[in-house]
Amino acid sequence: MNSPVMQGLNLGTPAHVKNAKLIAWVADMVALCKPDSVYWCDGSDAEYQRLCQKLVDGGTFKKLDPAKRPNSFLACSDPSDVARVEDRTFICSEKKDDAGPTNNWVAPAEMRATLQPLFDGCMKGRTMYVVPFSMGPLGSPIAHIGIELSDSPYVAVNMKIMTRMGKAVYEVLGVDGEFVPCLHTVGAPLQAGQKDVSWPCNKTKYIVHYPETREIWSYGSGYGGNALLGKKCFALRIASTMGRDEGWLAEHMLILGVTSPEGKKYHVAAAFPSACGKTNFSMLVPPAGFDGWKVTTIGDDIAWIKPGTDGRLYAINPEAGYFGVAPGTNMLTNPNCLQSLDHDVIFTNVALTDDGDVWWEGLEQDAPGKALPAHLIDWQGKDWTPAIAKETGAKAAHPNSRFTVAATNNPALDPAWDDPAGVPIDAFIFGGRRSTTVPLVSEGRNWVEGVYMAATMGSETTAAITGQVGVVRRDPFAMLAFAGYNMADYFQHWLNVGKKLGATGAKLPRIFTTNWFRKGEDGKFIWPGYGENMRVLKWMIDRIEGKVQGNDHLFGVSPTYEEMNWTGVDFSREQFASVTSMDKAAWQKELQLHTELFQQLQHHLPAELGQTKDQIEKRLAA
Ligand code: SAT
Ligand code: MN
Repeated sequence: MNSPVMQGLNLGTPAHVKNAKLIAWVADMVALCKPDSVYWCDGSDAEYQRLCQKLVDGGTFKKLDPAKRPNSFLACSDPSDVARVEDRTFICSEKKDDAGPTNNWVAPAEMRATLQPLFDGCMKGRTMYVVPFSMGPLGSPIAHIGIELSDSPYVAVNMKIMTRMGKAVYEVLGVDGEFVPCLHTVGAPLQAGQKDVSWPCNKTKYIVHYPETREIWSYGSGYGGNALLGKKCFALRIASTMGRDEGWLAEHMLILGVTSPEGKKYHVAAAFPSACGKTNFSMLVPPAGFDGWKVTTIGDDIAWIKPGTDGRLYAINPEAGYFGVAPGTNMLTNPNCLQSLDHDVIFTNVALTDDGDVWWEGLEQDAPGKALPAHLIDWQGKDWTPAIAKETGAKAAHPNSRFTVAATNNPALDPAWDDPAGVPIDAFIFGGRRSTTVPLVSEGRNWVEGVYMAATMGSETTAAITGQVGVVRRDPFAMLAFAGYNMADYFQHWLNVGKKLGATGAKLPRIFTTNWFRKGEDGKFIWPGYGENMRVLKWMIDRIEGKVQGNDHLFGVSPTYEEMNWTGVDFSREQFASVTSMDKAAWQKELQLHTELFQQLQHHLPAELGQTKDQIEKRLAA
């Protein structure tokens, strides 16, 4: 056996690492990947600074002007490695049926045979970083530990921001604690003397999950959810299967707190597809007409939700930072976010200004007449000027360019964001991106109808995934790319959770669906969105409090014009009608698409969902 010791490589396992399974796994992976050295991350600030400096020296990072953007860096990726690769993402359960028709499936043995030669020697010439992290507050009963082995120092520093990363994890892990092994390589071994590139990656990519053994193997990409394995791979795909087995939910949801002027606090968890404004909604600033209302952020992307002993659902944010979309972020769309980005940020694929700061499309739109910068270096290292942009349409920042920043930078951070007990959820929101058909907001009349709404959600695709942008696809629960098991079983799991909680007599969270993205005939968004979404949030709270009746229609209950607070905004009855209207012909087509989805998922589809569709069809025909 080609053991690390036989290769003459000392693993250098620190004395505080006592977990036998971990030590053996690292030894095995070192033998397989053959890195030049192994580095055990301790998560300290000094280490973070050292690794950032190493990234600067290697050309991956550019240090930004320390006066304008203290302790911040810009990384620009290879142009071929800019987003999640869904067609290269695999759920390798023993049975194909357990992955279901919406996931790419390969039998585990076959996938292991494919990956073995790819991983063999994949870290040659590089350092393997051992990155210990906790998803959720360290030591909390709802948290879970992962260990990522990666040959990317970019991954190590991002994981420091995005998770609770460091030495303390080993104390929680002890000698025999459980962890999710996450192996990651950029897939670019270096021959002796070969000079590295600033963003190593490989054309061949595999993002592989083995749900039964709770393992993640990622090959060939250094970007976002492909490489920061605590995020979509662990906290959604692996965790959703844990949740199915253990009776809880791992969801693609932001979590926010909303406090009324009287001091009453509500908690909302909201699912939107990637790059549809989850970060903005989670940091919402209430507009004019909402004096005394306050919105606070618990999380911006992922929620782990568990039933409490009181029959309510409690949510935690398993992450510790935000990996958010930069373009479009400005003082009008998301002032809290922009302020979060003042210092200690890693930017990826935004543009560099001539004075050592960053820029992205939309940053100029917070003040009327604010000029575009005269010159920039775009995310691909090319000159950019407004004239070039006008002529070629070239974007200075990639549409999926991102910032990585600690939650603690957020001025709107909820005091309970780190509470191991989580926050009790009053309402779920499921929001698609649809230019037509789906109303601004609608409430399910009961849990099953709410689950139906979430299950049949459609959305126009965004730049967060590679492939065509703007195509409508069904994205159930905004989990199409993230459910680690059969989608129809996932629907059943949601129905089961509702049934079980309902039986305790506790009040179930209300379920709403929203669509901020209806467009007018001029092709422009009708609803102003951003902070104005508070108006919809307030109507939801009024529903919870039983203060408004709404308007019953074929797809749930929507507000009347009078039930909404319009103070401080000019939004006419006609405009409201155009974002809430239900077009009969459009809905006939929409229901055909629901039918297609249900046919695809037919094998395990819960009967309740088919029955709910029948009722909607009846209402439509009436
Ligand atoms: O998966 S990423 O973390 O790269 C971003 C997203 O799709 O939400
Ligand atoms: Mn996301």
